[in-house]
Amino acid sequence: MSSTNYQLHGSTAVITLDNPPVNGLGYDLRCGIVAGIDQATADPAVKAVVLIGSDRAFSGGADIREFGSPKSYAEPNLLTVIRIVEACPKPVVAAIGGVCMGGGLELTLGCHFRVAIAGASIALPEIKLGLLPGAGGTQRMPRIVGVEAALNLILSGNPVPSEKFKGTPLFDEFIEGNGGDLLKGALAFADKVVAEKRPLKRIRDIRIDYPGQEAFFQFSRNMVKGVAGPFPAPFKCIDAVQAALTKPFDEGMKFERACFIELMGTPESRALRHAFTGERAASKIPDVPDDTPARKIARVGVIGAGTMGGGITMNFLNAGIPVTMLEMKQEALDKGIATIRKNYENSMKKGKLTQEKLDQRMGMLSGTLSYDDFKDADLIIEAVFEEISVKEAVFKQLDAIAKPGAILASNTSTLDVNKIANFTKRPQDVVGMHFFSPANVMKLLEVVRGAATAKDVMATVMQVAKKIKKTAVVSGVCDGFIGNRMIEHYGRVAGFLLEEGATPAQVDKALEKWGMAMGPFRMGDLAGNDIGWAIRKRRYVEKPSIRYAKFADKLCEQGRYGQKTGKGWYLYQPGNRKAIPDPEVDTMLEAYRKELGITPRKISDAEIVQRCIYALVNEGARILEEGIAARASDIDMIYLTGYGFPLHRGGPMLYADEVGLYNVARSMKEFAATSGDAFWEPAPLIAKRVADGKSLT
Ligand code: T1G
Repeated sequence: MSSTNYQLHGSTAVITLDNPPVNGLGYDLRCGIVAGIDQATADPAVKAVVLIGSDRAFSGGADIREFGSPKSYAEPNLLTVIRIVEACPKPVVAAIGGVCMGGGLELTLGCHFRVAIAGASIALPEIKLGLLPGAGGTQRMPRIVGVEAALNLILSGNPVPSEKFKGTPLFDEFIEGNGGDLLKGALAFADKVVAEKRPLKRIRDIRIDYPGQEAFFQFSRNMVKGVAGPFPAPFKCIDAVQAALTKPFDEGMKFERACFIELMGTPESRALRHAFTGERAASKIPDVPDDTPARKIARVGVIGAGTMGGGITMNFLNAGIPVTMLEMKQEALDKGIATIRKNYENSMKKGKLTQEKLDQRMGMLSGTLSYDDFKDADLIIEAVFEEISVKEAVFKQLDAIAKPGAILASNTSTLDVNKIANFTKRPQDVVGMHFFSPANVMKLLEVVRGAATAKDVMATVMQVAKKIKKTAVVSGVCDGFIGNRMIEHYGRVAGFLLEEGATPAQVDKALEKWGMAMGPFRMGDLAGNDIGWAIRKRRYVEKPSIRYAKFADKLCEQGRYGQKTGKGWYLYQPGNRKAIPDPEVDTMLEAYRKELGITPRKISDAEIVQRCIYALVNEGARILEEGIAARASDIDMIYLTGYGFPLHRGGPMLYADEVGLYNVARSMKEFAATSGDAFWEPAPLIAKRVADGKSLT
């Protein structure tokens, strides 16, 4: 059971927080702190108390694993713990090292004194969860570091090194001597406090004044208006900090509590908390223990120096891992390397990269025309043409030259990884690593696990993903894996909406207004409509039962591939990505509807959003019940980090829960009845969850 350790050092009681990995302030730990304070108070031999954490963390704040469970509110809740600490008749010193954030930092503000070592990370990150500091942070922080510094910390949510607060009233002492030994320094400080009979400092008693506060807070509200987007938390943070100035402490605390509870109940905060826990959950593979030893990845090989190969290469160079990049022709290789250098030079011009870093990264990049140069590579990723025969040739060559234990990865976006693995004699070393373009920018990495892929290969790839700062989500093998399999139906439904009367611009605008980064038709023009066309032609043969609107094919037959051909669903001026609605497309659409005998009807934005987003939900539920995805939040992480799904809606699966799965299922049945498309029958998983009164996430 996690809790605290209580130990006497002379006349000082040391209460060590002990709830790995980051001393999340869960119920047991909260009880342990109160018990320690009570024990210290009752013991006449104890003259002072030190609260300390581990090297890694004083505390990472409220225990996110308890979020939403009754335990997170159970008394003693964090407010009660802090009140008990603050009311302690003996001096309580917080010894701050490592991570000290959220409720952890608020706990230190309830202590009478605080000492810190360099390199500790101080933050009030609640805003990133759609919340505000709910254990007194909005009331105590302004009293101890001043209104502006407190508001900056609360609105940014970003960690600040403890050195920045050196010499401010936040820390009564900065432990540098004693070799930075925090406990020793804290004990020496506690002895000093006792010896000097220092009065106990309670931050709640500090009166703050801020002349012209009205204007300052109005300015702050205007500033956040431009960046808050759909999130209410920034405005509540400002209101709560302003209350620290305009209300007595206890009333300010009540106001903060009311704001916190209100934010906890918002869909936006639920979405952010879902994304936070979902990102961490995605890194866990149910049947691969966390301690599975990973293979060493010291050298990487990338096949293909085009857009994808170059972007993939940059991820590893940025993480300090040397890469050998292979192409078939010197000209293509030179172009690929030059493009990488250009990219880094642009970053340098923007002040995001130093010349030294640029040289260091380019120094880790070598080019080759020969597979033989991959013989020392620990991980080889191919990003060649999306054609199974090309993959076959590549993997047969890799099988012949790669060293035993090398991981062979395909960047395929839809092809069968099991088939690819079976081109080699080492299917256990083959895995899919599906990057999203631009590969050095997009956070998502779909890790496609073949039937034979070894567990340590999966553990290794997940570890590599973290090192190259990707959000890795494991997918099983199916056509399109998770993201593209779902987007296929989203695009299919969008095509039918055009047949029924909508225009490309109306569909795109409706979805972009709802929050999608880019509507399906603008996205098609960006990626290239010929890519979708090739996939549909394959599907017409492989899955003739799936119905598609044929208008997209007509567009492609006229070479309207999108930005790369100057026109697609929209028109594009040379060198300009701005999508201009094209009357020619509207005329083509009208003729096409006539051909089909369809009388166009007015379609509402709401129907456009429902049909496109519920298409993602229904296919996502099928992916879940087939075990292609391990959990609903994995599917949401894919859409949040790879497909421009709005963060404040938490992903298609969470969104379905927000709407109410019962309502979503009813709409699906209506679509099934009106369209006659079997796709719209609610997935069995949805039907079951609705019958059981359960949600998807
Ligand atoms: N509670 C419990 N576990 C936590 C945790 C937390 N607060 N934060 C992280 N973990 C786990 C995480 O799940 C992972 O577990 C491991 O720690 C390492 O995390 C009232 C209500 C602390 C800077 O928002 O920012 O306080 O997967 O991989 O890169 O006002 O985690 O290993 O089993 O991220 O070293 C406010 C969120 C809560 C902090 C560490 N606190 N966490 O980063 O490791 S709200 C936060 C982080 C609050 C009060 C309100 C980071 C980190 P596992 P990691 P890291």
